[in-house]
Amino acid sequence: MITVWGRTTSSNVQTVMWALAELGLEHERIDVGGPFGGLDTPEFSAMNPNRLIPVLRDGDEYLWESASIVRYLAARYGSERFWPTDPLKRAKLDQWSDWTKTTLVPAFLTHVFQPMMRNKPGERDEAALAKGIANLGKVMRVLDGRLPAGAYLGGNEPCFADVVVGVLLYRYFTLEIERPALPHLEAYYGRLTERPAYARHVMISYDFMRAK
Ligand SMILES: N[C@@H](CCC(=O)N[C@@H](CS)C(=O)NCC(=O)O)C(=O)O
Repeated sequence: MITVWGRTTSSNVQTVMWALAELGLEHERIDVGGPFGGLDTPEFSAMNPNRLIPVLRDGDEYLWESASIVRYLAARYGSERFWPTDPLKRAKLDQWSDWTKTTLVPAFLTHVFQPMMRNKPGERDEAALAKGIANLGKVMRVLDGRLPAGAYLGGNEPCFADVVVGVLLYRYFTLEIERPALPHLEAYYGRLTERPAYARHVMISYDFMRAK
């Protein structure tokens, strides 16, 4: 049995939950993190020394880092379409997974989403935010420009990279910011929202994060 530790409102936990659902893997999930606490214990630290969620246990082994977990699940349980065996094909998808963690996460979560959640309108550093939003537009244009004609990053069916990239799009397209015209990305996001697994595990309100 696979066990996941992490609250459903964490985007990194959502990444793992969506992957499990796409792969049809039985699992249980334990609420920790955020209001549930539980990360600051020796037991949790033994599972993830960073004291962050998600953590996944498969058999006797523990894993952390959401994208690494998705790659593990894909390699172990995924079909050829979810985890291509050809090294070049896989690397071309994996670059989007790395790009998400190294480029998109800082551009979106660090410089736009989190400052907007942490500070009420009127109490934000508007200049820094405007700079962040402008940069984010450029980053999203890179993805928009490279989305293939097929429905998903690797073709007609979603693969591991769609999960890592796509999880952030719900917050991106529902946040009250100006977005450039991104026709391919909008269509791609639209397709994701039609997937029951995406609707269930990713399209979860983040209103609780807003400064009161
Ligand atoms: N790079 C890590 C980041 C993990 C992370 O930052 N997790 C956040 C939630 S999204 C966390 O544990 N925050 C503390 C908490 O929820 O209490 C990953 O992708 O798994």
